[in-house]
Amino acid sequence: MKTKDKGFNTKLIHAGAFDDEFGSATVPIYQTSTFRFKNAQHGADCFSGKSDGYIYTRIGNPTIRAFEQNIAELENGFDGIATSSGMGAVSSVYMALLGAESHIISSDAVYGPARGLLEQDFSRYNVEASFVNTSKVENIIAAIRPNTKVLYIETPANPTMDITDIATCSKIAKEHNLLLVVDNTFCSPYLQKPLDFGADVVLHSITKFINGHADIVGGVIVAKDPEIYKKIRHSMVYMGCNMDPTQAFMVLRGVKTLAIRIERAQENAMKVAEYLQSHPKVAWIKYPGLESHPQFELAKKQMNGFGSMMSFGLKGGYEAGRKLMDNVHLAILAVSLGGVETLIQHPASMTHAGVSKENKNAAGITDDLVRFSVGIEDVDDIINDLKYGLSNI
Ligand code: LCS
Repeated sequence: MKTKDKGFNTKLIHAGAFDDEFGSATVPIYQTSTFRFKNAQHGADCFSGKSDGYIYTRIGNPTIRAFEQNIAELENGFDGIATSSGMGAVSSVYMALLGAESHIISSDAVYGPARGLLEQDFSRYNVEASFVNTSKVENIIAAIRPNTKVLYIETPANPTMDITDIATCSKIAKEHNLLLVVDNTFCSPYLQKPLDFGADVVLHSITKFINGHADIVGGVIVAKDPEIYKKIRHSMVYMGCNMDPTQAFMVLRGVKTLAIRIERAQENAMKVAEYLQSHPKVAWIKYPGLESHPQFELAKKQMNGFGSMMSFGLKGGYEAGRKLMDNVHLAILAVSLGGVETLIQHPASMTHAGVSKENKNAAGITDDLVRFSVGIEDVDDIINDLKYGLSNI
């Protein structure tokens, strides 16, 4: 079904799906590594590009294509590239858009391994990287060098919840001939469409909101321009970080409920944030939906809702944070986020433990910071769980 002119909720269910000879209502799992050519000429045509037939699953597969086309429509992009993980998406983008002696500017609170890959690995190939608080535009402008090729932002950032102005970044990127890449994991296209604000590439860890059920790891990239799309697809295929057909089937199922999951989760999150804001043991809270968030106005401008991620600090600092982890029972003490279940974690000792203390401090990842991903359970149960946990500090 053609869905380009349809609404977002219709796209969630139908975009990318295709009819097969059995009339399957959902896209089946094409669990095959390779595809039979009809004859020698067909094989040659598939390789030369004269035929768009499938060749080999690392290069392309019908189940994976359905998901790639689904997400490309949701993000209003040219086409999608599905990857084995969110880091597969990040590394494919770095590999495609950076070269020897080039420079990238990135959010300082970017997901730990997305920073580590530049600092520890790409640096060995003379790729330079600057990490700045991109929520302040002047930091970006000050970091631009003659060899800067990419501006990479994560908004809201993980786990500081700092928000970066995508439209302003796009303007700066165009003025300086940079490509703007946005990690949209914390929002999903339901809440934010970076390409509509002028970004060139958007990527996701679909492990989070897009799949939404904490049962697979995966990633995806959507590019606006066909040439950039081709470059990134080449990197993904040659590095071999493709999605698997079963992963694609799972995420095609998960994405159908994206809108209703996010609606419920963010309704819960607002109530949880209000509860935490008034709790005497909570030192601070950052949730884009609270007026106390420094970029509340920007959140209203570029997001279609405030999402279900928040971070907060406890007056008792590091030790209080750890105590809370051990005294909640409904919230699962686990990394990852964006699923139907509420998750809690302590970045300083977990996801961002590999980031140096100096870099953590500079990025605002303080020792007292607790990250909370609100699920779709009954909100009273979530709040009672926090109430109990906080009473034990
Ligand atoms: N981008 C963001 C914003 C992320 O939060 C993550 C993973 C990734 C990329 C990488 O995706 P993956 O390869 O794991 O699918 N974030 C995690 C987190 O906050 N806790 O555990 C993983």
